Amino acid sequence: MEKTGKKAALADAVNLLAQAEEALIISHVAPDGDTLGSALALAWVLETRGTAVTCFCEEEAPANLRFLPGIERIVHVLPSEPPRLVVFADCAEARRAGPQLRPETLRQTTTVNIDHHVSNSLYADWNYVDTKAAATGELVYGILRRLGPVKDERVALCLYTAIVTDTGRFSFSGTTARSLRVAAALRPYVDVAALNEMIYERRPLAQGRLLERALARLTFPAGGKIALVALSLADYAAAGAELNMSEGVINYIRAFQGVEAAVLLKEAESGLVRVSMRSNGAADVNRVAGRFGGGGHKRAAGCVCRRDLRAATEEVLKALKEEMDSGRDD
Ligand SMILES: [Mn+2]
Repeated sequence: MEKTGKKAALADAVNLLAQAEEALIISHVAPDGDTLGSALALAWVLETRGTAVTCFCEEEAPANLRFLPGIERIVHVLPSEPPRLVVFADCAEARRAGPQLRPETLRQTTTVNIDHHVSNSLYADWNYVDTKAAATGELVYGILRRLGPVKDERVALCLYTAIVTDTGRFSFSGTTARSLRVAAALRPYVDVAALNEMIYERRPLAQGRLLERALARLTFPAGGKIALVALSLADYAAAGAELNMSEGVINYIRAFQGVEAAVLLKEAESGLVRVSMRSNGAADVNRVAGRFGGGGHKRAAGCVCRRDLRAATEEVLKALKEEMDSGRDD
């Protein structure tokens, strides 16, 4: 089947999902609360309606998200015969599913892309992409709401987590009245204090040791307009930390006075560096990430550099400085 790359409306997404006898729901690599919460919320509701659902995420969930109801059902090996309907949750591109998913795998399937990234390439047959949503979880809520009241505590917990994490606890600029309205509708079914504690207040000690190393490496180039940390494999090993334990570092270092953009470089393996960027305002980090084949949002984006850590740091820093300078000319 040719992929048509159609823009889909909410009604299209609802119809496709409501009619599916079987579905594969895909979360992106380096999974976060939005991709996992959105996928699992969809899974719970579709399954209740009689759809046979498989959830796939190539990588393990971070420890602080393993409380999500249904997390144990996520498989890490792609089924050899994918179901007729394949749903991407929060994936800006199909390759965000990870290397197991090959384009030919999807030839016999109908694909649906539910997402909110500005860098979304409309890669599916049906693309329900709304870049005004602060989280894919908001869009999933809209879909599920059309199928009935959203009152199941498991579903509510998954969607609330998706929105809380992607909005930075309702603080990032993308947080809209809709984000808050969806959260308000879910609120009666969620113990928000318990949820907050599970996501944010049970950090492993190794994460503290990693933070210590991150702060020791923190620099403020571009006259203090950039906050930058590069963590090597040796840093993770010395802290006894996993790669995803540095997630909080970027939001910490962006918050210093005068900092306009923050960069965190993580050496995932020798010669492969994962880069996260945040902008506090004018700089469009989606554009910077795009120069390295990545993407995301204007104020939060990421990419992968196949370089050593030093070269990746220099190149990303240069590109970010250029973006910040060009922004001033506009
Ligand atoms: Mn998201």
